[in-house]
Amino acid sequence: MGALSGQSRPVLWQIDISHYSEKVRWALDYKEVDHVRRSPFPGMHMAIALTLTGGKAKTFPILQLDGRTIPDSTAAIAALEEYEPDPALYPSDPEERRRALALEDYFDEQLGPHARLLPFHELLSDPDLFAELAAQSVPAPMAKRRGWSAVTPAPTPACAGGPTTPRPRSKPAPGSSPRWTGWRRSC
Ligand SMILES: N[C@@H](CCC(=O)N[C@@H](CS)C(=O)NCC(=O)O)C(=O)O
Repeated sequence: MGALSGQSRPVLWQIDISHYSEKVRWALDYKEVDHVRRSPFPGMHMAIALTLTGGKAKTFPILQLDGRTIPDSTAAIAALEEYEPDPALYPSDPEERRRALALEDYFDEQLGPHARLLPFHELLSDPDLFAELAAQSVPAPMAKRRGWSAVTPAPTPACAGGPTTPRPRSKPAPGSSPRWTGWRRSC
């Protein structure tokens, strides 16, 4: 039974809009593993990740499976492959398998953070659309509150893989673009 979950079924602690979470959702669905998905309130995921893993990880997704708590999408999929080998996700040929895992690593580490940053970069110049999308990530009563995203730490910078600065509160002047002053490699 997973810590904090009270569940005997596998539990996926996830962020709805995260492609790392989507990767594990795909694997669970492909293998038809009955499971529970938990999407904590945006901004809470780091504290929950640290609690679930005893301080070892601060990112989502985290998969709780067979009494184990597994942070990192790649490790989660490796564990799922053992837990439910059929249908297999990994090629059986050792060379093809090595190549598949290298590609997984490449897309996770090289392409993924940039692909994640692009939509957030675009959203920064459209605060209304940003607020509309962000409202989908909060409980319904909060989503009805107009402008909640202006006063709530946005879930997105932690997920965007890019900015360490807060997002702008207002639309940038025409011709200007938001300034990114740092990069979060861990995100
Ligand atoms: N290598 C990790 C990356 C996961 C990741 O970066 N998750 C983001 C959300 S999309 C996160 O939790 N970021 C919080 C942080 O870096 O502190 C994986 O494959 O699971």
